[in-house]
Amino acid sequence: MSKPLVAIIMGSDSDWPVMRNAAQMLADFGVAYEARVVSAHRTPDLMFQFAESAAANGFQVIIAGAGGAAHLPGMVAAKTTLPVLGVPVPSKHLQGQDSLLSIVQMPKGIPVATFAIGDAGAANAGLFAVSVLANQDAALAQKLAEFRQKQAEKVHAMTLPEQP
Ligand code: RP5
Repeated sequence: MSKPLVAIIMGSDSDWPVMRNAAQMLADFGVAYEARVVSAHRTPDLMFQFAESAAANGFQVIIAGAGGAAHLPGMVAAKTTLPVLGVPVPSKHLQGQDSLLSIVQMPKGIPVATFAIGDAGAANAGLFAVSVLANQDAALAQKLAEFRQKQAEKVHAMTLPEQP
């Protein structure tokens, strides 16, 4: 596999069942990624080191998932100008609403592109990363168009059971 263009980071290995949806999407499109655990509050030095070196390490997009007081995406975005896609991971007590608000409510100046809570958000973050990379990669853009086409065909083929 070629050098990873997308980094997928998450605050804990417990986030992986959600974040693997982003990884799966990238794998489906043949986009090389690297996934790892980086915690904002438990390994702050590692987080800074990762974010500061991400561009030099060849990453073009960072997908960051976290749950609860989910400061990982925002703090990483503060230390890199690479696009950061934030995925709110469902939390134990507030079902990810805390994660969502922590990620989406970035003050003006440091953006984090925020996705839906959970699996769909992670998958869409993967798709969004593909869109970003497809701007400079015609073959990838073609794959993305085909993906959309197949998705549309599935909907066209949908029928409803007998209606009253
Ligand atoms: C956050 O705390 C992680 O992103 C995770 O969603 C949450 C719980 O972490 P663990 O207690 O499962 O390690 O930092």
